[in-house]
Amino acid sequence: MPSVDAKPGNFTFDLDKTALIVIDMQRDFLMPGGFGESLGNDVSQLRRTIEPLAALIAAWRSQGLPIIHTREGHKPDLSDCPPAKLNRGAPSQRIGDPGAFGRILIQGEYGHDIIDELQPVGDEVVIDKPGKGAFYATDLSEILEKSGVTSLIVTGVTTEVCVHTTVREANDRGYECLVLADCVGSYFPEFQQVGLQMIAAQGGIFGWVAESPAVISAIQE
Ligand code: TIU
Repeated sequence: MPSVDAKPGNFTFDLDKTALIVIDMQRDFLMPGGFGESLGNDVSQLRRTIEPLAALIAAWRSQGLPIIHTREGHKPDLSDCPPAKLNRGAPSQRIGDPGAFGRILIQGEYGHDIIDELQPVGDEVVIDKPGKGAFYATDLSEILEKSGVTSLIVTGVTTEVCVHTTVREANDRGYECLVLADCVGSYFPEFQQVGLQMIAAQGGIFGWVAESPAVISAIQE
């Protein structure tokens, strides 16, 4: 079985029971002028994940292993967006407002979709989620159970928001999670650092942390 040098110790996984999850690599979060930037954020902090993630996805795909992409967003009528989420944060542009890439975080809009570099291919699953976590109000649990997946390699943005929420949800559901430091990004460098420490602390309270080249070598051995 592949084994990866990780914190707090080696992460060993069965290729038949492991999925790569790519969280919210959407134009609205990553492109200048999008929703993320309207919240006052520096998108370059997220964009450094694109290159390592593209290499990891290519390697994972070449082994025929499952990839699950997620997108955070809402129906055009906003019926799945609680007022607390809509009204909070005072961004210059709110969810559903017209933005540089269509209505912000609305399903079907250009900005809601995944960046060109990391577009899903073939039968890769795309989970549309209204919350930060990928399990809440989605069929992710059923999809994983049906395919016998018990371990997740977790990537995407942002580290302390949608990645953390998903890892915490997965942890409570019994999944082993390996988070890849170079393939997750936060708008805030200090949150990136502490967010990763919080996962692996206390003997791996939520999971493991490693770097993507270690996973690429492990699956190619
Ligand atoms: N704002 C922020 O850091 N993140 C989000 O709103 N969503 C995700 O993390 N995907």
